[in-house]
Amino acid sequence: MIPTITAFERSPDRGQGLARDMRVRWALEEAGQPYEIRLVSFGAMRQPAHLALHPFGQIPTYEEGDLALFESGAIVFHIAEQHAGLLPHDANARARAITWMFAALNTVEPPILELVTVRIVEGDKPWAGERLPLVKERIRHRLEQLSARLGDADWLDGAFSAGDLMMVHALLRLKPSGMLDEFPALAAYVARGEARPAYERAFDAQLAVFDAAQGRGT
Ligand SMILES: N[C@@H](CCC(=O)N[C@@H](CS)C(=O)NCC(=O)O)C(=O)O
Repeated sequence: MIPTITAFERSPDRGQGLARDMRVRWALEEAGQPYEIRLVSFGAMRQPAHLALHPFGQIPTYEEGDLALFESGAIVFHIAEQHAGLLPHDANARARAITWMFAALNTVEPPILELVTVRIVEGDKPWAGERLPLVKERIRHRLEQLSARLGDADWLDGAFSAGDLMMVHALLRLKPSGMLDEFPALAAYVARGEARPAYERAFDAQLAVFDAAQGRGT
């Protein structure tokens, strides 16, 4: 059964691939699985039909027969469990790869998201100027630790896994800030992720959606 995932009708990042449907597209491409996309507007995301799929009114969602999932981490994990290519067979290596998925989502991504909050959502607040350096320090601390663990390896634990997929995508959000370049090993790690053919296919597919919306003027 071909799954259907939801994505923004018009991505706020203008096709930079930062929206979380990108993770799901990437995972499906790594697994060599076809998928369909249902585009949703911000209005439609607040409607009961979408809220029945995603209680928080967000994207991505994943529908496959009777199964409906939300949360990019859970979706990527499901894909990785169903298909070869994203999680090692060895039980311990598999558990470690899953640990990296959680680390990406729970430990590395939260301070990175704070940067978006302080810059964009709270950018006009009187405290934003004081808060920004604190947030950046927290990010740097995490990046130092991550970089130390990665060392000169290509991937976090042996072969590329869903843990790397989630980590690379979480780190990508830092690219425009230039902070990633302070950590050359991590910048190279992200570049390796972006160079994967599966990443490129997923990126092109989400960019095509944005370009088409631009063309329509929607
Ligand atoms: N933890 C969720 C976060 C989902 C999320 O924040 N989605 C964003 C797009 S990347 C969204 O739908 N934003 C619109 C909104 O929250 O109204 C996941 O990983 O799937």
